[in-house]
Amino acid sequence: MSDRSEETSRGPADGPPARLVIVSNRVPAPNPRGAIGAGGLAVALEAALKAHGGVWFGWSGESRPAIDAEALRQQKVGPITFATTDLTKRDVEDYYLGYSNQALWPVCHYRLDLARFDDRETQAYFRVNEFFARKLANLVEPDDVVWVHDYHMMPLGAALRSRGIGNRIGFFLHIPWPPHEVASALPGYSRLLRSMSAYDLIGFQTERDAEHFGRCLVEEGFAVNVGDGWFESGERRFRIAAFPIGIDTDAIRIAAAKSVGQAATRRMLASLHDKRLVIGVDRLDYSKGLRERIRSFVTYLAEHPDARGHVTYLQVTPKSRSEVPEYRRIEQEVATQVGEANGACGDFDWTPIRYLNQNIPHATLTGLYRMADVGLVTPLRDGMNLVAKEYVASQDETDPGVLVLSRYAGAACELDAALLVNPYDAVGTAAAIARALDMSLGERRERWRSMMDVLERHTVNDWWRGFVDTLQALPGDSDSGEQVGATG
Ligand code: GDG
Repeated sequence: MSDRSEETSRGPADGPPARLVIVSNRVPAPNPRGAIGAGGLAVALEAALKAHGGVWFGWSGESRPAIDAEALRQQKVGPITFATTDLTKRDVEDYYLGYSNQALWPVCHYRLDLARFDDRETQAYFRVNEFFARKLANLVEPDDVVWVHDYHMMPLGAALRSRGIGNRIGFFLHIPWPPHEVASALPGYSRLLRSMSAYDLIGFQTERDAEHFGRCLVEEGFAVNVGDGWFESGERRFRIAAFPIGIDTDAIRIAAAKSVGQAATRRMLASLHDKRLVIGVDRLDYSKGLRERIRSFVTYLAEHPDARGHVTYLQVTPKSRSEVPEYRRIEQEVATQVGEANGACGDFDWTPIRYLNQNIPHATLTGLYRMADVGLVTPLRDGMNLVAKEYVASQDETDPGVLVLSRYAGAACELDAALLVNPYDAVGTAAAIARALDMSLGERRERWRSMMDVLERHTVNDWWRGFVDTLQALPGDSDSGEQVGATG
């Protein structure tokens, strides 16, 4: 695959930037007072739209029994027009909770054992993408650049093409893409893959994901790899490349330094009574490796009795997708595991694992990152993992903490100065926690500087600009490519 850094020239698209139309499954409620404050994806897309101006199109998050096929809610706040539609309850169940989160999400995270195969849900996924395309086609103007995000919306480009939309259309996948042997188990796999050649540019978090995807297309006979990230499918030519997502490094650094004096951070510090702090922050999701991580921490305590009473592990885990049975199950399992660990290892005056099953303000989070000696980021599989990057950006450069990072997070490709671990290996991860807590100041500073250089060189703004500039600079006009219609 080609390197994104060569691709940021504007080429033939020089001149006034085209209007940007960003499409994502969920569009946050417009907030006239400023930041959206939701998860990583929303914050990144908001950064792009604030700087560039444009439209943010997608689902409002609301559902009702029936929807007017033409209705679209539009609200302009500053440079951003929020354009949203509701969905029917049934579509939310089948398209969102069903195919997106119980087929695509587990398969893309290499969890075939958790994938649900339900033909009605597969059909709903393509049908809802057609529904979105119908509404979006009325909104798109001839010179707009359309940028579609994430696994809920993969066939949208093809659905737009079949409505005659010839604009530049790009797609970015925030989660991993597995090898063909795993991906090919997806229900509707051929139809999904074939629809992807409707895009002009397809972006992934890592070179590895981009390579897997390119090989899937070739193995299924849907495209020919003509080199340097270019693929051909019939008359169409499109590009596949890696665009690792970044964070707003400066904003996080400043927020973390500021939060040190704030009440929540001071309360936390006082409650620690000089104990060392290990932190984990993740949505409650089986891909994040929470059960394995708790096992690793318990192994660490078992192998280092001297650490008992002196190290506290804080796990912040907001609830997520609680309507999906597997998520309810892991919520119970993690709570039980934490209770058992505290019961078995704790003492009258020491709770080894503090567990918050709730959302806390992001500014508070940066303060907690900063006071933690170790950031424990050990997903079993993750597209990127922004928490790893936020932990590094929040550190005090004179006395930084150590990042213990799963080799299966996309972030490991860039943050190779972290202590990289196999999250399934409790003994190895426990050894990395011990090493992190014992590391000399000199080594901590060296490792932190090396990771911070990466985060300063490549921020969230570089990420979206890199993608949009590459998309705009692609040679030639797109055709309306009937051969890639999502219904094909
Ligand atoms: C997907 C991909 C990819 C977490 N707890 C709280 C809170 N957070 C924030 C974190 C971070 C974001 O949520 C989580 O981002 P991640 O990247 O770690 O994970 P996913 O949600 O799975 O994101 C992932 C990402 O998309 C972007 O492309 O990196 O691989 O799975 O920003 O700080 N924020 C607040 N309270 C919390 O309790 N306010």
